[in-house]
Amino acid sequence: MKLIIAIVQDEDATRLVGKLMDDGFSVTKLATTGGFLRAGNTTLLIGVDEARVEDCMGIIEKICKSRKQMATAPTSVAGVSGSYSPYPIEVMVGGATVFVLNVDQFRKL
Ligand code: 2BA
Repeated sequence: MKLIIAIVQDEDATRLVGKLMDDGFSVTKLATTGGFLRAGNTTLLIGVDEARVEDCMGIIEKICKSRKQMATAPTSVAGVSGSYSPYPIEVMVGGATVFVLNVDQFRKL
């Protein structure tokens, strides 16, 4: 079994979860925050049999779109991090950032 961790944009999350569920995947949806933009995104945990990993990836790829986003980037001023540049920058966010992990054990207790 594999665990797919997919970080996606909030705008794509509802449609993606719906499609995954329709296709028989089990999904857990977490509200998360990106470290760079410090804006909300959505992380999905999807436990799948190895044979279905590519099906799942195909659905994620089809639904999750890349978008340009304007953001005030965090800067480091005089060695102090956590402040923000006054100038907005354009970054390309998503489709999806996906990790695929091996699962040692899967139990429902
Ligand atoms: P954020 O960390 O908020 O990053 C949002 C977008 O900002 C990134 O989109 C990227 O285009 C840009 N970006 C990030 N760090 C940057 C930097 N140091 N300099 C310039 N631009 C930067 P994505 O790469 O599509 O990432 C979307 C979200 O996926 C990230 O939100 C983060 O929550 C997650 N993510 C991406 N790579 C990750 C990783 N290696 N480990 C854990 N989470 C990751």
